Amino acid sequence: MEYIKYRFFQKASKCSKEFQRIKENHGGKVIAQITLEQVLSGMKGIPLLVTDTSKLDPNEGIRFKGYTIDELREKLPKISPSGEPLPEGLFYLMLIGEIPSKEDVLNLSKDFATRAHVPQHVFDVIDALPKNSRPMTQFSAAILAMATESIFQKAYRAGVNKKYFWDSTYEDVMNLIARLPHIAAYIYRRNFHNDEHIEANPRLDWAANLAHMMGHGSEEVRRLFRLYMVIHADHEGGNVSAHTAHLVGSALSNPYYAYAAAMTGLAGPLHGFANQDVIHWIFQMIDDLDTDTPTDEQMAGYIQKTLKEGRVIPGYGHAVLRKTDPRFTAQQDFAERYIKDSPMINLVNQLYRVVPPILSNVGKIKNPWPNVDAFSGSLLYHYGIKEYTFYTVLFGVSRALGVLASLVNDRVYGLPIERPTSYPLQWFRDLVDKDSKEKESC
Ligand code: NMX
Ligand code: MLT
Repeated sequence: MEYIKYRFFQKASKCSKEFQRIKENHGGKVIAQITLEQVLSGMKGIPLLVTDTSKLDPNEGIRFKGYTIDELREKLPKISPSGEPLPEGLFYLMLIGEIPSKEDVLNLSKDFATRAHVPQHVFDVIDALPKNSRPMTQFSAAILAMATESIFQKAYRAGVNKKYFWDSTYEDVMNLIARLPHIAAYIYRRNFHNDEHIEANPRLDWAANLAHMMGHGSEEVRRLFRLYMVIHADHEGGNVSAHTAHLVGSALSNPYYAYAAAMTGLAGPLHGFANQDVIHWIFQMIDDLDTDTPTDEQMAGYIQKTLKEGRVIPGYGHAVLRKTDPRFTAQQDFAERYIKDSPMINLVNQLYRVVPPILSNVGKIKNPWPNVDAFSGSLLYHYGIKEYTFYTVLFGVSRALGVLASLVNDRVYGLPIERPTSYPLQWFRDLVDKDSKEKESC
């Protein structure tokens, strides 16, 4: 697989030269004005990060190296022509910037299979945690435990020149991605199938192997997992998981640390935990309304009740998007193509009709439309993966592809440690009303 690494370095080192040229020759250029509003509402919209893997447009959604999700579904190599694209192909695209051939992708699948061995102590760490600890706690702990394997860490300790940091980072990234399906499936089988584990099948592709080891290896689930792993892989650099991996990686922490930190961010309810919250909230609604086929009016009442309780409607809204997330639409299209009738999917589609007008009327919510998490759980649930507390782990496995491809890029570019400036509240108050008598002491 050395040729993929070689091609990546060829491409990335050209970009690295561009990076250095821009930095040296144009460092003084002013690129944005920052308002206080932006700073006080989560740094939204401030161009602060260099991320090459994907770019998010508020109205159009995500593009991976310029390709929309629909284009990826058409152009990336598949196992069978009518199936879904292989996520290995997206990883190649994010690393190298070109749509790979089917042969490239199958080679990448094989490479992952040869790197997939997880050391026993990682399973021991998982087993040491109580079974009622959240799957994301087990997942993040397992990744951290696997940092013993970091080649980057050893190279750094051995004093390797910083211009070669990318090389050992690349090896760590490949090993880490290769091992994630095994770790995720282990947690799933441990928690929900009496610790009865299933051996990997090295002839399967990365996503299909995950489905297989979880015990849901039908062709339909494999197809769903391939799509799932593609659409969750990346969402430009500013989302919590991607930004965390980048920030932690900027301290030259090894890729296991950087990715484990990203996973603890993904585990938050405003980020990837929302995919399990959606199903949990739907079950609460069914309980509350005492029917699993509510009318639109009943549903609206439950949504209003949730809002009155000061809670969010999970799966709706977004920090950047201002339209329906194309990842939602891709899953809806998948359901229309392959699933005839599913009570959970019907409820999710009904919510799509009922929720947006209500959220629009609230006034302050910038995006009343559904995001990726509004649909994903209903597909998994339909195919028998009903243990929804596990769903964020699947999001996490996929997100590795984007954030770890970016981490190797960061190392080729030699990005510096990230260190913004902070000020006490007093400083911000003095900026806007230095002499005001109305100021509360704080
Ligand atoms: N339900 C109720 N209130 C909402 C929602 C929602 N779905 N979305 C935004 N708001 C509120 C938000 O809490 C804020 O209220 P306040 O001023 O009282 O703090 C106000 O509307 C303005 O928020 P926005 O600027 O529209 O959104 P923001 O960028 O702050 O947050 C999310 C974005 C995604 C965190 C937010 O829309 C949300 O909490 N959604 C529900 C959770 C969710 O689905 N998260 C998954 C996101 C995708 N992912 O996988 O990461
Ligand atoms: C993501 O996929 O990371 C989420 O949609 C959140 C985001 O982009 O901020």
